[in-house]
Amino acid sequence: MKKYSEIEKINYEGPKSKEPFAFKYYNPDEVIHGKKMRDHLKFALSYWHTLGYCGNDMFGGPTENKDFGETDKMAIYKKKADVAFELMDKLSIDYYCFHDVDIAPEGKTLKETLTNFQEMVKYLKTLQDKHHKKLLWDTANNFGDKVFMAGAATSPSADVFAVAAAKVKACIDADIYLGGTSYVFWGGREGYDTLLNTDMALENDNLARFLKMARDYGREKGYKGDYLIEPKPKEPTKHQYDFDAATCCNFLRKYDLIKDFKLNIEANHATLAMHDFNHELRTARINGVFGSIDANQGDMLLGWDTDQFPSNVYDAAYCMYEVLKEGGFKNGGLNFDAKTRRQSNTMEDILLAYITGMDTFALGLRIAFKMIEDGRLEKFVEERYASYNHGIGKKIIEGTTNFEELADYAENLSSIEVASGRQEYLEEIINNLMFTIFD
Ligand code: XLS
Ligand code: NI
Ligand code: NI
Repeated sequence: MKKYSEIEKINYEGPKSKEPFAFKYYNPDEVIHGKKMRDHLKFALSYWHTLGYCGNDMFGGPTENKDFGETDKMAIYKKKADVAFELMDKLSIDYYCFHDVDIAPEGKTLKETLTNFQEMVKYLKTLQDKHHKKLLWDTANNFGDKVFMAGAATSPSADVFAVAAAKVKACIDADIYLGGTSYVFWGGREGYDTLLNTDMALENDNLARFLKMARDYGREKGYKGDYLIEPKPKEPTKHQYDFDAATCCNFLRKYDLIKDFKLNIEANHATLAMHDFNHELRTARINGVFGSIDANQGDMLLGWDTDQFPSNVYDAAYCMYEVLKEGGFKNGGLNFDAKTRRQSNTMEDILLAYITGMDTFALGLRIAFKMIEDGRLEKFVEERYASYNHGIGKKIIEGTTNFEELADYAENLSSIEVASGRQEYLEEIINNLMFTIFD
């Protein structure tokens, strides 16, 4: 196998290629339905997993080093940035995402930390311009430092609330400066471990207060992108307030924020909440809050956020079906919130992991178009609900009936038929579409 340094660019070689460092299904500039694959998929590199994570787990330290030969703190972070853009070039990835702490070293004080951050933001801007890359979103890491042990916006300490605000403010400034199109709020430690010490009502109210101030600050400064909440049911806290898409919608409606916030749906968070990935995407869509996607995959036998690179083509196809039905990404994209396994500890593995994830979603895109073009699935669903197109069903939809009329109607029915749901037949259609796509 080639070494990382010997690999200039990952090229598309097609499904028959045996070259490990080539795309089999992702052909970035191929036009499908009037749009290049790269614009349909809007892949983003996640800075934290790719340039930060070194293989640590609960039982062991790093299995790789990402200082890239540097020793000075600032030099390490500049080198990380160089490598990030080099990777994006090699992989034809157009976007990236980061937390504040991913891109710059933390100082001894908040002020020093923010100064380092701002210096690195400027450095990223020069790299963006040089490499023609864009920021998809950034976010504040308001969960790692010990001051956030009881949450950030939901901390019992008002001082911590203020620290969290300072960090989000700096990240919104950076987002504007770098031309990002989304800003993400993942709850971090916004949740609780026991109600014995928790004022849940106050914590929820404070979270809403925090989001409102963030929204107002960004809009005043001219930020035009989306604000996104990323649902997750648990981890690090036992119960995260942004449990799932439906819980987030309830929160946003309660606090009158539904017009200002959308959702960033992560595959592994969906399954932690005992939902399918596409259930979460559909829930976001039908509530008008679909924003962006954290593309990864969990291990169904493990109960935590394993953040694996996606390789499940069914899930990717169902995901891209939702994206296409939504009319494609607008300010969002597909961020690989995914890391290589602890034993996959080389730079070559990073390339191979992204290739797998990108090819998986390229297949997903191609299959999703097939699902729509083929039309059998949509026709089936349409016909399944045909009773609402006429007669009493039409009246229900139009709101021109009531319980008296419905009761009268029901009592006079001579027979009631509910047609078969035909799940197995529909699953066979998916297999049929998937395994003949290159004929
Ligand atoms: C953690 C989250 C996190 C967010 C960004 O589980 O997925 O990585 O995407 O803070
Ligand atoms: Ni995520
Ligand atoms: Ni996650």
